[in-house]
Amino acid sequence: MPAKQSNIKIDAADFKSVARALTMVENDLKGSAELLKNLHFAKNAPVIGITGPPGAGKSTLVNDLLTRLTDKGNKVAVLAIDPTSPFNFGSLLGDRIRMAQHFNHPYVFIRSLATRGSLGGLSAKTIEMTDVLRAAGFDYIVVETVGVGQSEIEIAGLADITFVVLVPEGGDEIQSIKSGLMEIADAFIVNKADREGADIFANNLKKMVQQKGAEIPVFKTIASGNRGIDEIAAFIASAKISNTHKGLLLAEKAWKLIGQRRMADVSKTDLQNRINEAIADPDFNLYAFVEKL
Ligand SMILES: Nc1nc2c(ncn2[C@@H]2O[C@H](COP(=O)(O)OP(=O)(O)O)[C@@H](O)[C@H]2O)c(=O)[nH]1
Ligand SMILES: [Mg+2]
Repeated sequence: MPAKQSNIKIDAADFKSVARALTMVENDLKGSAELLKNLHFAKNAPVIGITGPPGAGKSTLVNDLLTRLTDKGNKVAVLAIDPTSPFNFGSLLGDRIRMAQHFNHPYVFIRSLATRGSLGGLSAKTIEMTDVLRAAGFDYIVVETVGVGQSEIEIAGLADITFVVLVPEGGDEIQSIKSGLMEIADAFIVNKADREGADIFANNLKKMVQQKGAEIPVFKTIASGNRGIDEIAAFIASAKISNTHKGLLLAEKAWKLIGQRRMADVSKTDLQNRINEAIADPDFNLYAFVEKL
């Protein structure tokens, strides 16, 4: 449904309008603040977060999922974020190939970006761009992020449903799963289930989840073979998005956006120039320097 967004039209039925709005927001072009302030969310489209290590099969999974969702007549937007390669378009190209099946699908809008700014983290831009997609009237928004550092924790602040994708690496590796993942995952996906040791890995993961008293399902998939995807689609369809959860997510979003604003006039180049000058003083002290700013 075309929503009235100030005087800028953003409509899932018109991908050009969506692309234009995203570019505006991504680059802080004139009018983007106004655009964001006037976003109107006609429907409450769930944001599905898919996170996990590079090469786990996230893009392949997204491709499979797109088939399931669009088969039911849903319009889906995908935001594929790869902060591991800010200067390398290789992985973005990879996403494109992996999701190629859907590139010309009239119901699928795909945007790849390498986040700038915080290393491995989701930038406030990601939040804003996701909101543009929500306002455009898509039925589902899928956000793929590489799980490095903080980003997999932060995806939970952005997504209504978070999938953590893991690959079998041998039974004992399970212990190395960061405990933080347990808090953010609404479901685990053990992909590459065609690999040896996948069953042991998935069972160990299930045991670990049970020991912590958590109720997080563990799905097994072979994304490259389109296997196990129906269960994921069913989980999405039945997921309940609670309102208390929402408050927490919105607070998390607000915190990021405020952070971005406060930092807006801080330039790293400028900082470096000033520091280059200041360190000529043998008594240079970084803490005193920062305090003076
Ligand atoms: N053996 C196997 N390979 C897979 C599976 N799913 C994805 N792959 C392959 O793993 C590689 C990385 O996949 P990709 O979707 O780009 O991973 P991403 O970095 O997590 O997005 C590709 O070569 C895929 O074809 C799977 O279930 N089994
Ligand atoms: Mg990918």
